[in-house]
Amino acid sequence: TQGSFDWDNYLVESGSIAAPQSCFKQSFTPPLNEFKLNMKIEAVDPRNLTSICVASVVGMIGPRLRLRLDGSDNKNDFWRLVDSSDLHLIGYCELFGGLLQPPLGFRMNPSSWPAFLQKTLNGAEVAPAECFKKEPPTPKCNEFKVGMKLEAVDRKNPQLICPATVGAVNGDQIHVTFDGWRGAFDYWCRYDSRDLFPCDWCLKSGHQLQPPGQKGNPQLKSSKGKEVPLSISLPTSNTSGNSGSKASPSLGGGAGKSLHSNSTS
Ligand code: MLY
Repeated sequence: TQGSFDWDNYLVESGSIAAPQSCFKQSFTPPLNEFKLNMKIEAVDPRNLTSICVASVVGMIGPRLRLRLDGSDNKNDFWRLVDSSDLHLIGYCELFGGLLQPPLGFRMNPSSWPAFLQKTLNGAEVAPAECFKKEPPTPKCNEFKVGMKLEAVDRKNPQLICPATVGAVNGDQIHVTFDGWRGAFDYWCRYDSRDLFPCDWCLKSGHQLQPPGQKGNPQLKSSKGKEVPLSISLPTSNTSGNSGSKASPSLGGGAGKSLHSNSTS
């Protein structure tokens, strides 16, 4: 499921190093996913971090779960690792004296919440305790250095994990830049974010890894910070035969036929 992307070659070709395992809040061996589709759990509402809600597993890729809060719409799905501390057994909230909350954006009248909650849990398949894996420890400090390579969740397309480079470091924060893509997908996050993985995490976990984009490697940016056009788009018709434009030996996998028509969709 890794596709043809090979970190070993890529690191050599780009003259870069992989961020070491010790940088990451990820277990050395990716956790086993024992959840099944439609199982119910309790989860921290990503839009309202003080409330815990009922969630259903609506998808999975490797050790990652696609979750939907019951009573919410299908536009606010989110992804969590099976060893995320945001996930709990059904009954967890009650055990600790809390109350399960309607999700932010509960579709129905708030007064219908107690009845909705009862109905949604009635006869539901509840994820058993074995499914929930222990959260890995947090590295003591930010060990990332500018230029280190990693795999990172594309937060605008959070089902995707992509080759990335540390673009900057500032205290506990790192700037994640996506190889072969312009800045639109970049983000700052804490060094211990669960959206960051060591190189080959996808390979080890059975998750797909996206190939780098085709916008040229960040290292080929000119000193003024402008990207150097790496290749001229090839004509879409082949009447002119080989246009003679050379696809440069690509760091970004980029002997691309043309520039992507849309880098932000
Ligand atoms: N809708 C976009 C997806 C871009 C994904 C970019 N990530 C991988 C950094 C497209 O199809 O171009």
